[in-house]
Formats: sequence, structure tokens, C-alpha cells
Amino acid sequence: MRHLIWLLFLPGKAPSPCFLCNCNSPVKVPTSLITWTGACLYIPCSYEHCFSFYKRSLSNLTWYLNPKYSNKTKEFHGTVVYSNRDPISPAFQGRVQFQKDQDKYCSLQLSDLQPSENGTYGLRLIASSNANKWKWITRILVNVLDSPPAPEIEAPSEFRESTSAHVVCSIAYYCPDYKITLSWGGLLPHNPEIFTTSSVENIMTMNTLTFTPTWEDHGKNVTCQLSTPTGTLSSESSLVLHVKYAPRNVQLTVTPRQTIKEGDRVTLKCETNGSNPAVSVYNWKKDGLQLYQEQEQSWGFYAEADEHSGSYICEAANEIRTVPSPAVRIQVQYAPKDTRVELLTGSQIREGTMVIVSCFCKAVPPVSLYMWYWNGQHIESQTQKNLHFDKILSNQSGSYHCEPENEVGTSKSRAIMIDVLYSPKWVRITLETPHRILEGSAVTLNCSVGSSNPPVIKYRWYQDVRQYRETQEGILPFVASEEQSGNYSCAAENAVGSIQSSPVSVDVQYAPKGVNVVREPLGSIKEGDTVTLKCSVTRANPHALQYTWYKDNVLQGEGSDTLRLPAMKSADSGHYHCEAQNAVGSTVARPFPLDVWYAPRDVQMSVAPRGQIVEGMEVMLRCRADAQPAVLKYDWYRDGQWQEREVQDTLLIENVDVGISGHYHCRASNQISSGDSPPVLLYIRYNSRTIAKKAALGVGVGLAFLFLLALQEEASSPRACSGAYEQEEQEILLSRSEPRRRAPLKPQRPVSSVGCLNGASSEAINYATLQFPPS
Ligand SMILES: *[C@@H]1O[C@H](CO)[C@@H](O)[C@H](O)[C@H]1NC(C)=O
Ligand SMILES: *[C@@H]1O[C@H](CO)[C@@H](O)[C@H](O)[C@H]1NC(C)=O
Ligand SMILES: *[C@@H]1O[C@H](CO)[C@@H](O)[C@H](O)[C@H]1NC(C)=O
Ligand SMILES: *[C@@H]1O[C@H](CO)[C@@H](O)[C@H](O)[C@H]1NC(C)=O
Ligand SMILES: *[C@@H]1O[C@H](CO)[C@@H](O)[C@H](O)[C@H]1NC(C)=O
Ligand SMILES: *[C@@H]1O[C@H](CO)[C@@H](O)[C@H](O)[C@H]1NC(C)=O
Ligand SMILES: *[C@@H]1O[C@H](CO)[C@@H](O)[C@H](O)[C@H]1NC(C)=O
Ligand SMILES: CC(=O)N[C@H]1CO[C@H](CO)[C@@H](O)[C@@H]1O
Repeated sequence: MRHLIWLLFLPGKAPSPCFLCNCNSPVKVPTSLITWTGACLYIPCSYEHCFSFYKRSLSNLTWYLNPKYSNKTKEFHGTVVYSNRDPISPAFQGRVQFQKDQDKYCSLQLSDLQPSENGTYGLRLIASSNANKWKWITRILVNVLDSPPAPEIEAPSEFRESTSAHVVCSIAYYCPDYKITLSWGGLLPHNPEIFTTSSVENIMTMNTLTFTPTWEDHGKNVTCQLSTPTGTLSSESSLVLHVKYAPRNVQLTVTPRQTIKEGDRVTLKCETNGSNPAVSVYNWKKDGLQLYQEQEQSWGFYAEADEHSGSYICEAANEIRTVPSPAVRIQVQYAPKDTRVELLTGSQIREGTMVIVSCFCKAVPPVSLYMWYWNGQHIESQTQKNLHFDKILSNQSGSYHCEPENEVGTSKSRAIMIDVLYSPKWVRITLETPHRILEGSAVTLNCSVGSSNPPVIKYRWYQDVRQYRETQEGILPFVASEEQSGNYSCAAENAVGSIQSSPVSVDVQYAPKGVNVVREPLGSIKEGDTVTLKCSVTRANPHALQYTWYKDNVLQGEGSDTLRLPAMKSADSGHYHCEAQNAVGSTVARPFPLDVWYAPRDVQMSVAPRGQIVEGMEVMLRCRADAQPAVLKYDWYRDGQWQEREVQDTLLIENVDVGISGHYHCRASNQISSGDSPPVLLYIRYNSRTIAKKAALGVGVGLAFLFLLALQEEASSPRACSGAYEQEEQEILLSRSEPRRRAPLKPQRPVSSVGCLNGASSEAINYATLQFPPS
């Protein structure tokens, strides 16, 4: 082994290279090449590093076409294309170029290739040093084609819109003396991003296309063309571009229209102007909100007003991108609906106030015209949303409804009732008994109201300005009386107000009132005086009066309200009255007594009781006289002697005594004078006890005498003296007034005689007899 290493570094002649390296492939060449007729062939060739040792001793270098090994000669034979020792084949004469730099390279170039020159090209290298020989043969397959082949296009597996891509066009050919050109064709000129790079390496001619595909490039036929040095287009390859791009020009279309009527069938279609790959899903959005996501390109519905109006967008999505369409506004039109009428002003509507009624509805398109109806009747002048009453009138009450209209149609609202409240109207008062109203008759006033809303709740009645009565009904019945004459008006009142009528006159007619006889002059009337009586009437309606005069119901005169009585006589005394008469009736005055004054006359005195008067009894004297004026006072006399004065016409003597027996008369006096009654004997007898006592006392003689006297008187009393009065009358008189009780009169002297005295009058003499009681 040590020996061997030494050999390696043995100085002197070259040692055997076999020890130094293994150089099976001395050159580097392509294994095959293509070219075509007329083109040139360039066989690049360079020495391998391992060959450098042998290179120095390289003796024979020959390029053969189709070299063949000969057993006989142990050598290769063939068409010599190039040789450093031998001449080249005449067929290649002038067409061969060998590499200039022969140290490193062994390249060969043949021009104007002929089809026969197809085959195997071999490079034979022989190196010899001393006795050593090293031989190599390197073969290259060369395919001489008839014409240039199509270049190869190498493209990425997919193209995407907006993503830069490289496409390489190449051909395994290069020859310095016959340079071909690869150029790209079929690209759209608008694409600014296209650029190409040509390069040559390892017998390759190539052109790289760099571009950013757009949707427009999709489907385009891109060609790579091979041109000979003369510019002749010789071959080409093409590539149909498949560009993936997002959905293009996404548009939402609405069928039949964007503006549709409620209930119409609407179809929305999301259209694109191409998408690669196809749209995988469609997204529907309304007013920014997701609605549906579906594969279908179309979406249909029956339009509903509230639901379907809005702004729609569809989105088309593929694997590249999701692309929205521009928004499309869909308007679902419908005739006005939910139409209603509302009162904008207060619900209590008074006449003269402002009232606004408004018509509300939903409508698309907006309402163009509002029609208003009053009690079903079209109000021509009103076309606005609001029905405006500046000052509503009572006759504008009623039901109102509106009917708004748009292009699609109309709709009717329900009616609203407008009830205009107002004070009573046309308040009139009428007299239901229009003819003459007599006192005591029934009168009815009628307060009529033309109309009132709300109804009248009460009526006030006025008589000559002052309030008189309040009623629920418009009728005021009453019985006519004088005080009820006057101008009447009524006021009808409801919740809104009160309205007063103009007055009606009630003229209650009545017979004269306060009819009285008035005398002139006043004072006492003496005989001969003149007296005027006037019939005074306080009031009467009507005033036209007729007078009639009566005295003691006997007609005295007619026509004048005065009755003149000249030269009064006593006989004129009496009760006068007048009767005043108007159209209604007559009224009689109270009889007016007219007295002609005269002194008392026919003065009469009476005694009660009648018959025997016994001592101890009660005796009443009564004086009666005819006098004008009436008797003022009565004076009583016994036996001509004044006893008493009384205002009353009676004198009561209690417990009479025999001693007061005598002739009594009375004198009646008035303002004029006085008159005396005829005397009346008052004879008082003893009673039985006194007689007994007297008898016991021995005075029986006197008594006996009296007794006899009495008997005589009984027998001889004159007829003229018989009582002028009836017993009954006397009793009545006695009972009328309780006479004043008097102490017994003082006895003056015993009555000794009995008789009739003649009085001033012509009447009979009165007697009173005293009798002894039966013993
Ligand atoms: C050449 O000789 C080799 C052996 O030396 C043999 O195998 C081959 O067949 C021979 N070729 C021809 C053409 O005689
Ligand atoms: C040219 O040579 C190749 C291989 O070198 C061969 O495949 C081809 O058939 C030949 N062409 C012709 C026309 O002889
Ligand atoms: C592309 O162009 C070439 C040449 O212009 C043509 O032969 C080929 O049929 C075309 N291919 C398509 C898909 O159009
Ligand atoms: C695509 O766009 C072109 C031009 O803008 C137009 O003519 C064509 O109809 C569109 N195609 C579709 C499917 O929208
Ligand atoms: C309502 O009354 C007013 C006067 O008060 C009158 O001018 C108008 O014509 C009346 N309208 C109707 C519809 O009766
Ligand atoms: C009151 O007057 C009105 C109108 O004049 C009339 O219609 C009505 O009948 C009258 N009422 C009575 C009770 O007379
Ligand atoms: C009633 O009215 C009439 C005229 O309208 C008037 O002359 C008269 O004085 C009135 N009467 C009263 C009592 O006011
Ligand atoms: C070793 C070898 O074959 N050498 C040859 C090189 O070329 C000349 C000329 O053709 C030949 O004579 C040699 O024999």
C-alpha cells in the first residue's frame, strides 16, 4: 500500500489517471436536443472537472453524426462533423462552428440543419500519454424536426381575479446563430399589468407572462408564438384562461316593477353579469337586515303593504367574494286604509267655536285628495286633510266621514258625529188665549223654542223685568188676576245658555174695582144742605165706565159718576150706592148712608119686666129715639127730676125700693138737640115679707091703702096706656146689651098716684104697675 501511494506522487511522466479519478463522463452535455430543418443545432459542451487531468493529453477530439463502433478497427466511424485531426464531412462543410475557448468548452454549432442530420451525435475524445490511451464517447440524441414544435405553456393551476399570475412559455431550443422569439398573443390590450420576460438557460428559450387577471381575461385564448430570426411565425401554443372572479355587476331586478300594488306578486331576481365559479348562495337583505339566504337566484312574494316596502339588497357570493347589489327601493302601493276621522278640537262643540276634524289614514303613495261627506252628502269645497270650521253653525251638526284617495284607490272612514250645542234659538212667548183676558180666566203663556241643543232644562218667566217664576215646561198657566197684567217674557235655558224672548203683553181685564161712593162736602148734613156724591173707581180695565146711581136700591140716575142732591131733606136720607160698569162687568159700591141730621124724635121709654114690680127686683128702663145722628146721651128723669145720664139707652136699677116709685121719662140728646119721652109710671110694691113686717109694725093702714089703690088702677087703666111694645121685643132688647148695673135710686117720695103723662110725642103713655103679691 505504501508503495502504491508513493507511485501516485512519483515525479516525472504523468502517472496513470486511473488511480487519480474516475472520469466516466468527461463532458457535460444535454442528453438530447431538438432542432428543425433549416434551424441550427447548438450542442453546449463543457469539460468536467475530472477531465482536466486528461485534457492536457487530449489528442483526438471528433464530433460524429451517428458514430458506429468497428470491432475490426476498434474505432468509431461515422460522419465527421468536427475533428481536430481529420477533415470534416463535406456535407457539413461550412456549417460547423466549434467552440473558441477550447480549454473549457467543447460546444458545437451546426447551422442549416437538414432532416438527414437527425440522429445521434457523438463526441469522441482520445487522450494519450506515453503508452497510455484513454478513450471516451459521449452521445447526444438530436431530433431534427420538420418544423419548429409548439412551445410549451406552463400555467398555474388556477387564475384568480386580482391575483398576480405567471405563465411561462418555453421551448427546449437555443442556438446562438438561429435565435427564435417567443411572444405572447391574444391578451387584452387594456390590461396594464401584463409584462413578459424572455430568458435562455440550458438550451431553453422562454417567455414569462406576468399579469393580474380580470374577469375579462376569463376564457380568453392566450397564445405563445414562436418566430424565426427572420420573423416568420412558425409555431404557437395557446391557453384558454380560466379566471375565477367574484360575481360581476350584481343587480337586483324587480318584476314586474319596483312600485307595485298590494297583493301583487313580486319577484326579486339577483342577476350578475357573470361569476366564476357560479354564485353559490344569494343573500337577501331588507333595510340592512338579513332576510334569506338561498341558492335560488329569485325570490317571490305577494306584496304586503307594511311588510314589503323598503330598501332591498341582494348579495351574490362565490368562493371569491360576496358582492352586494345596489339598493333597490320597493314601494308597495295601496289604497288608503285604516282611515278614520278624529276631532282635533274638544269634544264639546259649541256653536261659534272653531272645530277641526281631521282625516287620518295610511296610504302609499300619499293621499292626493280628501273627500268629505256630511250626512252622506259630498262637500264639494273640501279637499284637504282637515275639515276646518272657523265658527261652526248649529246646522252643521251631523255625521261626517272622509274618503281619502290616492292613485291606487279610495277608502271610506267611519262617520263621526258632530253635535253642535247651542243656546235655545227663536225663543218666543205667545199667549195661548189671545183674546180678551178676563180676570179669573185661565191664561196660558207658551214659551216656544225653535230649537235647542241640548234640550231646554228650564224656563224663567219674567213679568215686567223682574223674575216671576221658573218652570220645567214651556207652559205657564195661571188664573188671570189684575196683578198679572204686564209685559211677559220668558227665557229658555239649556246647558249652553239662556235666551230671553221679546215680551208679550198680558192685559187682564176686570170689572171696576174699589168702587166707592164719596160724598162732598164732608160733615153733617142738615136739612137744606146740598150734597154731591161721587162714584169713585180705583181701577178698572178697560177704563171706559158707565155709572148708575141707586138710593135704597131704587134707581136714581145713570151716566155720570156724580150724583148731586140739592136741598137735602130728611127724606133724602138713605143708602146710596153707585154701580160702575165697563166692558167686563159692573161693580156695585157699598151702600153709602146719607143721613140728614135731626134732633131725637119719637122718644119712648119702656120698663122691663112688664107687669108687677116688687121691691127687691131688678128693673131695666130703656129709652128709644129716632135721631140723626144717633143719640149721644140719655138723661133719666123721675118725676121731672134728673136722675142719671147714660151713654147707653138703658138704665138698670137693682133691688128696687118702694121709695123710688115715680114717673120716669128719658131725654135723648144728639148733636142737634134733644127729645123727651112721655113719662112712665114706675110703681114698686112691697113684697109679702115687708107687708107682714109692716103689718106687724102697724103700718097696715098705709099698705092697705096702697093695696086698694092698686086694685083701682088695675081696673081703671086706660086703653091708651096699653103697652106699645110687644113683650117679645122688650126681651130681645134686654138681651142685647148688658145694661150697667146701678145702685138703687134714692127714694124721694112715695108714689101716690098712677096715671098717664102726656109726653112730647103723640105715642101712648106707658104704665108700670106695682102690685101686691098675693098674700
Ligand atoms: C465484435 O467483437 C466482439 C467481441 O470482441 C463481439 O462480441 C462482437 O459480436 C463483434 N461484432 C461484430 C460485428 O463482429
Ligand atoms: C431522428 O432521430 C431520432 C432519435 O435520434 C429518431 O427518434 C427519429 O425517428 C429520427 N427521425 C427520422 C426522420 O429519422
Ligand atoms: C387559440 O388560438 C389558436 C391559434 O390562434 C387556435 O389554433 C386555437 O384553436 C385557439 N383555441 C381556442 C380555444 O380558441
Ligand atoms: C353583462 O354586461 C353587458 C355589458 O355591460 C351586457 O350587455 C350584458 O347583457 C350583461 N349580461 C348580463 C347577463 O347581465
Ligand atoms: C246654515 O245656516 C246658515 C245661517 O245660519 C245658512 O247661511 C246656511 O245656508 C245654513 N246651511 C245649511 C246647510 O242649511
Ligand atoms: C206652544 O207654541 C208652539 C209654537 O207656536 C206650538 O207648537 C205648541 O203647540 C204650543 N204649545 C201649547 C201647549 O200650546
Ligand atoms: C209693555 O210694553 C209696552 C210696549 O212694548 C209699553 O208701552 C208698556 O209700558 C209696557 N208695560 C210695562 C208694564 O212695562
Ligand atoms: C490513437 C489514435 O487513434 N490516433 C489517431 C489520431 O488520428 C490520426 C489521423 O487520423 C491517426 O493517424 C491516429 O492513429
